[in-house]
Amino acid sequence: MFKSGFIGIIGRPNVGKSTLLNMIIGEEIAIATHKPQTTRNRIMGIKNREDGQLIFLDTPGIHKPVSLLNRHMVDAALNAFGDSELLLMVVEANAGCRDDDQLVLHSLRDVKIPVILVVNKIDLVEKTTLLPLFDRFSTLFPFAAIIPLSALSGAGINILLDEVWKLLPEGPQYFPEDMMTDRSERFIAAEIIREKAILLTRQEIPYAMAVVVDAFKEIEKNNLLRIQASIIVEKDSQKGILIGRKGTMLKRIGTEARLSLEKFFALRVYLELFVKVRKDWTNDARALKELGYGKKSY
Ligand SMILES: Nc1nc2c(ncn2[C@@H]2O[C@H](COP(=O)(O)OP(=O)(O)OP(=O)(O)O)[C@@H](O)[C@H]2O)c(=O)[nH]1
Ligand SMILES: [Mg+2]
Repeated sequence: MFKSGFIGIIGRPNVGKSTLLNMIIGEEIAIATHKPQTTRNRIMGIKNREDGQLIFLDTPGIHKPVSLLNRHMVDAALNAFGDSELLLMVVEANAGCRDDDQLVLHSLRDVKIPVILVVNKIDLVEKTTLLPLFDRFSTLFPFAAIIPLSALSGAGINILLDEVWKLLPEGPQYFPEDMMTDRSERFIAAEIIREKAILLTRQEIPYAMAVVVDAFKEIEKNNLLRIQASIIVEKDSQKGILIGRKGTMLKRIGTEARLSLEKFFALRVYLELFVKVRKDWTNDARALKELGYGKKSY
């Protein structure tokens, strides 16, 4: 029997949703960092197997929105519910049940499709701590299954995939076999640059940045990819920090991003980075839309 369907990966920020998507697909299509609120859009990852096509939707972490950007992120996550046949609610084995987990559970109150609880990061805890946690979450929602795993090491992933397959309906192959994601190479390039910038900056800067790819051109005869991109920030002071003294910070971001881009695209990359200010863009509906955080870009 061939089965297929859409599986929304949901949960509060930083629980490992994007890491899980990457481990399932076997490629780094979604950026993942130790800082919460890394993912800002919905990102599709397609897993083909002989008996099915599992189409996963990574989503931003559900949290209490402060800015318009936050609002977009939470909407993008909630919007994925309606397009899914099955949901994976990801929680952290080492964190118990947090307030934002409760927020996620609250958003599930009218959901009619099955929900699997994925207890991630089991590499960080003693096995004996798992059962009480399963019990706690079972009292809060009627999960179709509870799967402990480590998205980082891959332990338990195959058990999850079999369980997902079991719960999916019979269906066709929706996407061609060689398609891995719905996101463009430009999108992934911008995300890789944003990831490196997040990892190298502190405090509010990671949350104040957007990355736009201005030019993306493969020069085939040289095996070279030319990328021009801008990091957009909210304030002049943030621009100063991102550029750094004598440009050192921007140079570091550029070097790290180039190495990752070269690995992902398997090409030599020539990367040019700029920093621009767009005042208070995280609360400006028009700017958000232009930067890829509008309704159409959930
Ligand atoms: N030890 C351990 N760390 C993990 C595991 N899975 C994810 N992480 C780490 O948890 C952090 C958050 O991972 P992400 O995949 O970015 O989490 P997310 O849920 O997508 O976060 P948002 O996009 O911010 O909502 C990263 O530092 C990951 O390396 C795991 O199984 N074990
Ligand atoms: Mg993520």
